[in-house]
Amino acid sequence: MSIGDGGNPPTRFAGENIRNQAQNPGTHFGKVLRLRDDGTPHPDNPMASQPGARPEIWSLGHRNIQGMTRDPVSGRVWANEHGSRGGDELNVIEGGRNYGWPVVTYSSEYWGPRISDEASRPGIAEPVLVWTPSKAPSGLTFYHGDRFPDWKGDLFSGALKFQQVRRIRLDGTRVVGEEKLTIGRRVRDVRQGPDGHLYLLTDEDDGALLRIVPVTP
Ligand SMILES: [Ca+2]
Repeated sequence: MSIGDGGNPPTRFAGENIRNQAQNPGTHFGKVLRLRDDGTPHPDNPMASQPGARPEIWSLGHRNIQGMTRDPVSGRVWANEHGSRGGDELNVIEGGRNYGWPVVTYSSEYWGPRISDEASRPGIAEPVLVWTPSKAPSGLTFYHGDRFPDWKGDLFSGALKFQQVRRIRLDGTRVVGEEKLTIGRRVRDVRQGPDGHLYLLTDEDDGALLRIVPVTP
């Protein structure tokens, strides 16, 4: 599971901008956690025996993950997260890694200035994909159904802005193509149904559940 960084300036925690907590292993802010099904931390977690660190932490340096999914074929866990202004990210989540927020980021403050002078740094996980301007990523899923043979193995990322779903074609952990599927509404979540169709949830007005079907049956 993921937990956000706690908010934007001027929100403070322990005497500083709360977003800095994403780099503090002593709190859950801005982290991915790995738990067992009884809610306890997995004993093999990377910081389980580190004094002062929360044993639940799997990875750190995240701003606001809105979609996370596991590729049923490779077993890799992928997540997309909101930057502030620009710098939304798609990442492969690996245990013990630091994903940078807020010290290494492509993002800017909503009022303009860069959040950090550093967009990348050795030892900090580089995003697989950066969205600037922000598309406000939401739900995330792999498609492995039979209804859309061309989409097999592709990653689908919802967007709250631009009223789209992005179809992301991958070669391993490398992005080799991105297609914008225009939906015309804010997309909150995207999933593959047991029938092999793609399903979307929108979040305007009363919200709607949309089923995406092939043009040719
Ligand atoms: Ca990052």
